[in-house]
Amino acid sequence: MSRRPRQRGVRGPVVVARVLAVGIAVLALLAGGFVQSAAVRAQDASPTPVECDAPELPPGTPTPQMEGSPAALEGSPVAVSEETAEATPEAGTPADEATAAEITAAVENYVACFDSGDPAKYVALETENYWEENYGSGNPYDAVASESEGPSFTAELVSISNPMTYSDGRVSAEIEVVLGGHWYVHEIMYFVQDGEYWKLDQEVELAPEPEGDTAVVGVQLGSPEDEYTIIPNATSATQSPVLIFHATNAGQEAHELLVLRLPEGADPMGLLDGSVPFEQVEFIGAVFDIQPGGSQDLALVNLDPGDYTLICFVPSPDGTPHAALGMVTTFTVDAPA
Ligand SMILES: [Cu+2]
Repeated sequence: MSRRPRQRGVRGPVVVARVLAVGIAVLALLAGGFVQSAAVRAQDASPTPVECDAPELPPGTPTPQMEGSPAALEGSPVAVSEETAEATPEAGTPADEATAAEITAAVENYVACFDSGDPAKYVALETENYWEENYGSGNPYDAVASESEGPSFTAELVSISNPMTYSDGRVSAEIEVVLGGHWYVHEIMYFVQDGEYWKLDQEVELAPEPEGDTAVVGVQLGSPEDEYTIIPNATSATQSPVLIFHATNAGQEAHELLVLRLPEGADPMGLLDGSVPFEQVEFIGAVFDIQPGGSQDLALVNLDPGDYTLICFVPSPDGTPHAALGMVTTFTVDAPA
């Protein structure tokens, strides 16, 4: 659930996400009626809070070149195999009742550890395969360092369903979770048993489909005429429980769509020159690494009325962030009339 751009050899978003993340305040949990009713609806969600139970990480330190020093950020090679773990998992078998209960407990425990805000806890519940896929390093302390620099999200489980088992010993469940009160994520979590713990081995994102009145806004990233544009098909929407940005890449380079809440009246370009301090920026949600011709939905729930910044920080071939070349715009959520 690390919410980092996958490091498919594209270092820019990682670097900028790190830079962006520095100092972003812990997000307030804004569990509105929707999340609460959704939580009640969840069939398998535990009625009582689960306490995080994680093993200790073995002693260690981050890999020096990964530590986020300017030199490291600028270009030391990261050992990332380009297409490592995106292989399609095999079809599974529905879990029996006892196994389903174990899988549910594994999900709830991971989320409880994620929610503890201590990366050492949830990183200890991830496999080396997961670290490599998400952080480009098999060293857990690189994962801890990366997570420590990122925005700290609350995680609110909405549902756990479809527990499955696989011939290689892995298990999975489909989950819906709200991060930071707004970012609605739907994915399959795969776990591997390691001693007494089930560890997160892989995540596969699914299309988010939150329940509730939904506004859908198409967002075109790039165009044949101008690679560095973000063009929503509406500049505002009336507040509704669910807002989906359907992002489509019509350009030639990979793009991303980050949704941020800036202080009232702040110029988004201030994100690039430092005049808008990051601790005043709320990270709402994002979809990363959308390839040319591809599209992805970003589902946001319970947004307050106000202005939101849509922005892409992917670096162009010369290293300039797309935002500086024009990939930034404002979207307004209007209060209902
Ligand atoms: Cu871009």
